[in-house]
Amino acid sequence: MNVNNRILVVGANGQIGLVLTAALRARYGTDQVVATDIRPATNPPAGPFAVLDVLDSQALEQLIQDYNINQIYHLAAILSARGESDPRWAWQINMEGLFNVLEAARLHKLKVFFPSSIAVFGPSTPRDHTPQHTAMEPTTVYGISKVAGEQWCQYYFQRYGVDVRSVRYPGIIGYQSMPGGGTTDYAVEVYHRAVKGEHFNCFLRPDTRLPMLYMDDAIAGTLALMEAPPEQVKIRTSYNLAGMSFTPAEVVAEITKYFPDFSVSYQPDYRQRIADSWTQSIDDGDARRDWGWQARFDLPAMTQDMISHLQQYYALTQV
Ligand code: AKB
Repeated sequence: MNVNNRILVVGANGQIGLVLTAALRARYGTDQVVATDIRPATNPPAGPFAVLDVLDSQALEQLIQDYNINQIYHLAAILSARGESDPRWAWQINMEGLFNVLEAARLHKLKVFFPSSIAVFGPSTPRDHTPQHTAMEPTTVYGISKVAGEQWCQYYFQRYGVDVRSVRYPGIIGYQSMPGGGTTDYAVEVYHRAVKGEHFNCFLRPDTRLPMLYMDDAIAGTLALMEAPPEQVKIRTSYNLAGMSFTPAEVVAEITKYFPDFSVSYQPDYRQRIADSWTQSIDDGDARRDWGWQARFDLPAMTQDMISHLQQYYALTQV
């Protein structure tokens, strides 16, 4: 392995993990990036892979030694909606997993990426243009674990000098992978249903506005933060990131420009309460100033790109 970037991705088969692992391999070389997850992928991409339960600190330690790892992207987590079905289990995975990674980083002087989320915000947070530094009183166990996680990241940086960097992802939308267990997941499914010509039943109300980000921007921003010179990384909890904000009705209106017969119904469930507790739009001025963050995709550009990729995908899978 090349000495500069020897990367371990924890949670590599998840929605972001799959795309980020591919991007890291394209950038640094396939063999430089070791993908890990609790179980193997159905169609595993080429490159090193190991099964890893993030709660198993010894297995993590062994992989770091075996591959001489110097960076970890720690993506394994239980998201907002799934976490509510078993809060203590979600807390254990999210917090113990992070501790194992931070401890390994302290011992081996590793650089770490930790994904936080807009789920750190709660009903007491200003809902529009939510500032970087603001009230964070989340109502989900996922949100609580991300607030605590951000603080622990900053603690390890301040106390032990661990170079840990983080962004607060909004809902992430991409054609490459499917999300699971989140409140913003509807915004991926809606595109799949439209392209397949199927009816879409939305689990949120049509007027529920949430911050969202296209996958390509999320990956570009993550890599930009991780490659920024350390003196530019002034926030060691987690950076706000913004792309776009929209409601289910707005994304459906955009999709209907391509599929005029797209049929949609709304049946809000327990995820509505989670969405209602989050903010609607994000102020990402600090990320822009400190390390040059800038999203490229708005709702129309994302819709065009999603539809064209998904049309190609479903055309190929029908052959
Ligand atoms: C979720 O909906 O739980 C995630 C998130 C916003 O972190 N997509």
